[in-house]
Amino acid sequence: MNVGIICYASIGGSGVVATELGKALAVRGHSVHIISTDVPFRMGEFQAGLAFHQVLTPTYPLFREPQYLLSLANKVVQVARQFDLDVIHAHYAVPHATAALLARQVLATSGAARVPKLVATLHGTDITLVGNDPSYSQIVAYSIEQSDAVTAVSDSLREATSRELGVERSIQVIPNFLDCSLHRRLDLPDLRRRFAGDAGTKLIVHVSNYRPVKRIDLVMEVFARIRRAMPARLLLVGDGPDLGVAYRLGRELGIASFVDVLGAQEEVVPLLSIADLFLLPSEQESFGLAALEAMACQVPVVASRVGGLPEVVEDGVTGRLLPAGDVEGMAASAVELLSDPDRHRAVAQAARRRVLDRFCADRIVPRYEACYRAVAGGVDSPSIPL
Ligand code: GMT
Repeated sequence: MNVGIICYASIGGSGVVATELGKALAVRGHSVHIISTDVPFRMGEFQAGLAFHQVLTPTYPLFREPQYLLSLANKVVQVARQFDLDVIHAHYAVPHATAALLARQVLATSGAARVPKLVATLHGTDITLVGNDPSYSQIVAYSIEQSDAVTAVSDSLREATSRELGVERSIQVIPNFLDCSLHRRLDLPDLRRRFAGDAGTKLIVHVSNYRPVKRIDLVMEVFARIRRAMPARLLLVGDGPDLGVAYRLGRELGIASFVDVLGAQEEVVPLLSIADLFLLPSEQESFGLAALEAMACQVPVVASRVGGLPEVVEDGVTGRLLPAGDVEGMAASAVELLSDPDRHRAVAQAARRRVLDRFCADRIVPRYEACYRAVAGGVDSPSIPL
């Protein structure tokens, strides 16, 4: 099939999933066209069957606001005409599904030979943090209702979409996935030594885009408590507006010298491969792709029991889930796990097994293909069980 994928290129789970899906679909013989403002950071090198189309939004002194919705819709029309797209897959309801609907309208009224079907995938921020804002909610709900098929990355997000936006249509849950052959623990003793120093020091990792929802303050508070109980160091991977909070709390809590701030990194697998524990105390997380990546590398996760995280992390089996904000509970769970090598090993192995059982590309990508085939054939998308 000819598939257009619209996604955000910036560092964030939705762009990663959209790009990995595009790459996997191209390997499976589809012709894939990624439409975004920049080359998505996980796109990698040239791959047959995969093309990138840049959305340029020119500025003009008269417009104080950038017209991204219009330039995106315009690009979708051009790509759909040029490459005879069967399906447009919009990752994010706002404004990607909306732009795709507008593009479809343009194609339909201009007598295009083919008007592509629209599949929208909801990732979370587009619903629980932005989409339900009264300034956007009517258009977000409309865009979801008017798409030919809608998927959500977790059951929790599917429910939140119906509840918070009053959307009544069916939404299929297709969880996020990884290339499990690439996301696996590597044996990197030298790298580990560089960050941990001696063998007795535990390495705690946090990877995110440092938005307020990630609660970096809690990452630091939990780490400070772990550090009081045992030798440990914290690796902070990624960048974003709240990274400054980490610096400030590092100083205030007296732990700055035990924290390595690595900034944005393209390659997270080597860093996860040297980690003993992954911390994700987010306030909200529709899925928690970063936790899944950690689990694939045999890193137990201590996280908050919010949103879709319980669908990823099995409490007591692949990590621990605590109420949001429970700093003491998260620290105690982390210390308990890190102090018991047998238990730690069992949880690390269970984490990898859970990823292999449920979240590898070869399990999930066919579900998107089935969804595309169903909408292209004009039938309701079949729900393929996990
Ligand atoms: O929160 C992020 O890291 C970015 C964000 C995004 O919109 O790209 O992530 C959302 O989508 C990811 C991929 O589906 C999910 O794994 C994240 O849980 C979700 N973030 C939130 O719900 C806060």
